[in-house]
Amino acid sequence: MKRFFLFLLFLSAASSLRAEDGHQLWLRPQRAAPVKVVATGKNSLLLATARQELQQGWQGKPGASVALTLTKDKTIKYDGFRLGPTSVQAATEAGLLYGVYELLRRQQTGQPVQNDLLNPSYEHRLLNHWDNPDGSVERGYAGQSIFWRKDSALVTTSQDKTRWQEYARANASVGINGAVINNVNAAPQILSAEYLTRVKAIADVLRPYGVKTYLAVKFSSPVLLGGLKTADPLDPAVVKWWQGKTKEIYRLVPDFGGFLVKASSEGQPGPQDYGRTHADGANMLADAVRPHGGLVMWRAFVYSPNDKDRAKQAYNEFVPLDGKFRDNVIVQVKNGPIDFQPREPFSPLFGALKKTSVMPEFQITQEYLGHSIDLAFLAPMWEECLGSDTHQAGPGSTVARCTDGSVYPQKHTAMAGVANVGLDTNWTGHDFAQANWYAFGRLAWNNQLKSAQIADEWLKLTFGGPTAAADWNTQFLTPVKQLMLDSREAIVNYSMPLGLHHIMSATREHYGPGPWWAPPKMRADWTPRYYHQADSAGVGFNRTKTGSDAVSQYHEPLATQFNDPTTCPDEYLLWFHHLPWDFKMKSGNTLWNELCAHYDKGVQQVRQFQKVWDKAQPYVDAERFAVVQHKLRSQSGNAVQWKDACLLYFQQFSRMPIPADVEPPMNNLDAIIANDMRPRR
Ligand code: BDP
Repeated sequence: MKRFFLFLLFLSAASSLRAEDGHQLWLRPQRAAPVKVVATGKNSLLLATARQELQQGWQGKPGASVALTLTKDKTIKYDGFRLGPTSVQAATEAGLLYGVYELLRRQQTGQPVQNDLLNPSYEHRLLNHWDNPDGSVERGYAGQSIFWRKDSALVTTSQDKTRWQEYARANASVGINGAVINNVNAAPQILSAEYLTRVKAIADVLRPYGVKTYLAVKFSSPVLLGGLKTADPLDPAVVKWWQGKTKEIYRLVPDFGGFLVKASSEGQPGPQDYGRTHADGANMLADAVRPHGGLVMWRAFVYSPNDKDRAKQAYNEFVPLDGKFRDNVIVQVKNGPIDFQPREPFSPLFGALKKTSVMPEFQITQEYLGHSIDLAFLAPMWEECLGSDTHQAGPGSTVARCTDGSVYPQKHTAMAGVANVGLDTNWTGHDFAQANWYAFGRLAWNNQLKSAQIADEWLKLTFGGPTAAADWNTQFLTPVKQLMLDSREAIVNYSMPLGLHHIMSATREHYGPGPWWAPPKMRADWTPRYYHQADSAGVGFNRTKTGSDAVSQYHEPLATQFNDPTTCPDEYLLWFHHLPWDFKMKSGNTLWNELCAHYDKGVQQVRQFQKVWDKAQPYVDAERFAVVQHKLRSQSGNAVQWKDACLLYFQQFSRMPIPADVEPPMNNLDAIIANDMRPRR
């Protein structure tokens, strides 16, 4: 009997770490205490969701009564709320729902609740899904699309609906209130009557969680879908076509959010095809959605093959248009001036447009940061961008404040993240990539949050819980949190340190090194050599006043600081300067030795991550432990590839020895290049 009891005890201890496949994200079910919910107002969809969440997840005093109250309190902004231990007050029902999620999060992570006022930094907090109607996901590393499927677009199954509901819930739990459900490289058929039926089905499932549906549209849709001769935004027939199409959408989805547009960019059609400006194009669409309360998010991601410096173009095209956009247009700007690289300085468009609403776009999917193989916690990268001081209106004009309405009045404020979600059981391919979805939502809600707090919350919710071991905090939380916080810098170190950028492999879909890549007829600005400019004289892109003069797009004192290699921060050195290999760094090292040290450090950091994770084994369920361990092993190999490839490649120009304290290359450059050039499946 005693033995049997011990056996039961053993079983229950083991089950506290039962295998988890990651599908529950940070919303793992908790045993809830009974709770009474008293809500004002009618029992709307959102309130029903809020009530259900409380009843499923209440960790407070058993039998407590929680009051959800709508109020006209003027200190509450957008969907913000005031939180007490057993009360949520908000101006909107969505605000009540967000308050409920915050209350439950505080309970689970052991954070106190006083009388807190929590207002979102941005009115619109959106995911952009680069999902195609055939079910593929551009730059997706977590399986096929959750929204679209080859051949059966029009059949919505109960399985689809369950997925969408889980997805909407995850979004709402971190404050995300909008989703653009198709690729910015938009297929015109998304606006066909058949596809709009599916859009309506999706919107109906997202609505009870306060998530609005948006569509990315192709600018030439009036021609490709409507059979018109032109898509000229000033042509009356085109204007009429978009108005009709917009009405059709709103009939199906009355709370439709609006359009996202990638135009006159990377081969996509746009107003410039007709001699019109971005403002002409955006305004025509803005007028179409305005009567219905819709928005247009117009992307500033533009560059042409003829420009001498791609980094300058978005600024050059958009600054002259400042003040020319309708007030329901938001210009969507990628965090850096090039393209979601592991590290870029902030885009100079932040702080340059003063009479136009501007929103930051981040990439949650890890296109340039190791796909869903390498572990990269991206909150530090976004925090770095949001905290960058543009100096537009004096010190303290951070990117965060230049986009949330604090520096310039903006009619609308928003933040977008390119989603990393797919049909994989754990949603994001890598268990730790879930943290980036989570972090994006949290930062869009509060652009002052610190990465450490976000990592802390996420780890507690995703791996902790009431059954966690007594020493879980010291043995798991502390070291794994540090691993997360160091992970992005490790990737910068082993791939593109000191301001290097865009030197990844093109044949392997931007995974791994490729500084040599330059096929004969390829446009120069799509090849790494354009960016690193390595030659016997040195390395780096001269963007100083004697070069492309991109530095002058920044306000003082930044322009002067970036222009001088002795004052330019090391992180951006080769972004702004072409410097000799023996250039003396602030550390006293030569540039070459410093470069070697960074690549080596990145490799060592990943090895350290492996050790941290191995030690975490007793504190993680076996399934997630093994998957992450396996991925770290692959990442370790990738880091060595990056280091070996870049050092051996650049050494051809520097002709300097790899310092003795740097791990010598184990790969051969010719072999790496031959392997990289081999066409992939
Ligand atoms: C680039 C991606 C490409 C996207 C583009 C964009 O490689 O797939 O279409 O960004 O943002 O980084 O439009």
